[in-house]
Amino acid sequence: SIVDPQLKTGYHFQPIKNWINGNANLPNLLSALVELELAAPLYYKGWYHFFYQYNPKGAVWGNIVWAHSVSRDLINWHALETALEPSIPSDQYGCWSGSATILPDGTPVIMYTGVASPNNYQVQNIAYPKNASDPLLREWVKPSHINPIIVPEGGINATQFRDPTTAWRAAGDGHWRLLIGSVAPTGGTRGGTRGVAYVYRSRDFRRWTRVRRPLHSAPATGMWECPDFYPVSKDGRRVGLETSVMGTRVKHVLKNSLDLRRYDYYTVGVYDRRVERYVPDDPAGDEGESRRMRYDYGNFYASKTFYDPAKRRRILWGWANESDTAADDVAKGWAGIQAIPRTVWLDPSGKQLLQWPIEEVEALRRKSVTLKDRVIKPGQHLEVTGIQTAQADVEVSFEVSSLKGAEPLDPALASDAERLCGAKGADVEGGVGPFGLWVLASANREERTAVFFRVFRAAAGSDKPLMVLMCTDPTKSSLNPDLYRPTFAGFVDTDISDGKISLRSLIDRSVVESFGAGGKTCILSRVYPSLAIGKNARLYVFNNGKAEIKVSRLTAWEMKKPLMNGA
Ligand code: DQQ
Repeated sequence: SIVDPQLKTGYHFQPIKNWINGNANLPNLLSALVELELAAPLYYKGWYHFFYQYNPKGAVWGNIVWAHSVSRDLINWHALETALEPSIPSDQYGCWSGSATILPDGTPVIMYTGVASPNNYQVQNIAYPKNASDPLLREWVKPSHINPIIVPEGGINATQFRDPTTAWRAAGDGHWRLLIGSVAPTGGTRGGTRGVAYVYRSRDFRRWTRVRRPLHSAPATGMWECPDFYPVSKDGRRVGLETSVMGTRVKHVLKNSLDLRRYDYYTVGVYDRRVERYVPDDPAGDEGESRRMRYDYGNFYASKTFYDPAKRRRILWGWANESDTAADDVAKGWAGIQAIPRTVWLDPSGKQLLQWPIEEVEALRRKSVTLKDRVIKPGQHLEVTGIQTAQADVEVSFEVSSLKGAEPLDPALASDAERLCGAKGADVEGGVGPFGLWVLASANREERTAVFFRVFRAAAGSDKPLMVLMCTDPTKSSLNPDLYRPTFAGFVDTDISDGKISLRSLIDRSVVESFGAGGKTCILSRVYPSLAIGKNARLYVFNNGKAEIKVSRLTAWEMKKPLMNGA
């Protein structure tokens, strides 16, 4: 297939590709990089630091080091030298994920997983800044007399033991705690499937002891990669909390990345530091696939949060890999981007999180168009013209004229948003909806990615009379046949009885990142149009339902490209 350079994202974080200096004849592209995924974000002396898992030798996973970029605003990025690469016996086969913690004296430390043997023996190592007065934290040291800091002992599965979290400290006893993701050992050859997060405690950040019982575990979830554990304020305000805050005014969030399913799921619950246990408020949230809440119902994995003291917020940052072929990745010379950083806080209901793109992204907004009070009749669509929309930010408020025609929800599909949306895609006429946006659409719309809502009447006896489904349907996103194009979907826990619902989509050439109902449900999708590229990409509002829809307001902005690691 033809890989068009205009599919490279403009304002989503991405490293610059490598290229060979001084010899223009060499095939640069093949020397370029990147399996990208989050290792650790951090704020220090006025700079945001982003460390990420990176392959300096190619656009596939392997040779993993910690690359390092810094920013003043989480939008414009400068690439620095590699922060960590294999150099000691306990990381000679890879410097895998980890986290940074700011110690009470203000110094950051990194705890990361080192792969210490060719058969994947995993340990945790520590690294310190060589010069803590350097706000850019360019150089890191790994004292060999203290590393590894934590080794798998006591029957832990040594090949599934990784990704230490940011540590927190309880005021009462002064002990540090952190989590390490794993899977419960079963003794069998097939390995366990109960995902676990072990707690380790330390007084001095050097000697760590495991608490016998894990903080939490859940059946049939497999290895818990990149666990994350943090407090959120119960009062429903957007303000974030430093990782060590606890007490009656907070809830805790536990997030795990499921290697088996490749999504990030979380529960909201209560942390009891005396027994080092976490109990989710809704135990069902750990159970079946369909009961698990996800940060994002699309392509979003290995995310981490960090507390940003500059703006008193908690920021969630996730990784989105490619959904083209590995051969295309090699030809493009890059693979993997980061989602837009999101502010994350607890919904006033206390049941779920809300997410919204950090406000800094709005500084990239340029030329805009606004539509007001435009009615879209059943089966109709409306083009949004006057700006380029390959790289855009769109906010829209919809109003449904009547909810009476909402179709009944098939009970067999009621618990499976993804299958429901697969069966009732963007072109399947419904009662109320599907209505939403066609983004990255070609002139005659033979290519288009649909982001939409559909309203269902719930079965008698359910707690809510209406159910709202949000989907991203990429099945028509490209004429290129060699693409993975799953339909993504999640229910939106919103009260639509007044007919109102909002949608925001961040469109960026080969990514569509959408936020339903003010950030209740989020879906990131990677698409690779063959026609709807650059100036040829169009934007529409569509309504394939029987009920009339009003666009109360729609604003679309062209987005400027920020500084992106020198690209
Ligand atoms: N990838 C890292 C691991 C982590 C996984 C290695 C997440 O540390 O568990 O590159 O995708």
